[in-house]
Amino acid sequence: MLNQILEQFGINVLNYQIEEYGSGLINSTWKISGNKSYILQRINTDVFKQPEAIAENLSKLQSYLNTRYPDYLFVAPLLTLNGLSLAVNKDGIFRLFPFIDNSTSINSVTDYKQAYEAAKQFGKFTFLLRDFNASELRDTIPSFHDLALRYKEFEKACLNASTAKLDQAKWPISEVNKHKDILSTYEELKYSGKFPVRVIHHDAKINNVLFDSHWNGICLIDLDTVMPGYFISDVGDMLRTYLSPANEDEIDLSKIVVDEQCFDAIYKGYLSEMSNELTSFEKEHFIYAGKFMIYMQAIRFLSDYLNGDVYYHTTYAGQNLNRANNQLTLLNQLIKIEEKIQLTNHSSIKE
Ligand code: ADP
Ligand code: GN1
Ligand code: MG
Repeated sequence: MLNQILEQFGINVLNYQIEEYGSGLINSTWKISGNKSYILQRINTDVFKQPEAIAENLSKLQSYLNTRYPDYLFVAPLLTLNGLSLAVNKDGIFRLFPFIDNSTSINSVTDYKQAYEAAKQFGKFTFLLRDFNASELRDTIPSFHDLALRYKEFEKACLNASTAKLDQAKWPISEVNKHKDILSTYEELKYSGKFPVRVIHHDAKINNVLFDSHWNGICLIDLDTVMPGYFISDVGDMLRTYLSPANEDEIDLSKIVVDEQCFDAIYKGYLSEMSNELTSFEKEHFIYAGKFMIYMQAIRFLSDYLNGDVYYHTTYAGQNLNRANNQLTLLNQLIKIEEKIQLTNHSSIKE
């Protein structure tokens, strides 16, 4: 199935080894190893309904960054022999990236340097694009991080779910209701217009950064969701996926703990690039960003469980429910030490 696609890029599969790769929940990824190595991806078109919007965004960003910052490593898709960045056949829509040699990615943080460096990479990306007109980018997934919409979808999922599922999900549903203040704050923020619209990655998970062998950040990957947005999306996803040594798939909830020193590393890493660019209002919402993204991710996993696992890739029944429980535990842990973080570390942060 992949032969035909690789041929479009002038690659003869006989000279390469192909293996499934990565741990993403949406697209399918393969590593193509040979003289040169590549990453091949099939775009999940149920999620990205207009793949050409991704291609268009990446091409605009590539030409902007290559002109202004030629040393910046922007991992853009390679072109087919016909000069296209998307290769299509009956099996789907694919694109190919150069494999960044001597790079590694991780699924959870084991060293504060990883958190600092990853946060720096995301900060640098938004910083370098500060003068790029974000409205030139298309929304590759409309209303992607609109918490109000996600909450409505969750309410709908509750209405349509079986009694058995609602019963299994009693605790997470009550937790989502308990933390509705996070939604009200979001609605106020959205209508206040106080957050500048920036170029935001929108999937700042730890495994979307490539590192070298000394845990220096090399570059960002997984750029499908780069679109206009608020800084809380990226900072929030960093807090969500770096703060706890246990990741979103951990089922032993006692392992979910929030590490304050890790918070410090994320804050310093992001601000090492964005300090002069973020407004003081944004800085004041640094911890809120974490609550916002963890809450939204819990709602998204829980809705998917109630809807019958139609969105996220799962490997066992009930995984999305476990992920929702995990995220709500993380949220409670963050809230528990929120005040302490504000007092001891970062006087500019308040809520
Ligand atoms: P997904 O949408 O499935 O998360 P990613 O683009 O994040 O897909 O790729 C999945 C994994 O493949 C990454 O976590 C990383 O380990 C690896 N990867 C992706 N792109 C590259 C690249 N250009 N060079 C090296 N490794 C890569
Ligand atoms: C998905 O594709 P992947 O695995 O990097 C999802 C993110 C979620 C994440 C949770 C397009 O990211 O929004 O935060 O799973 N991407 C999309 O792990 O929905
Ligand atoms: Mg990824």
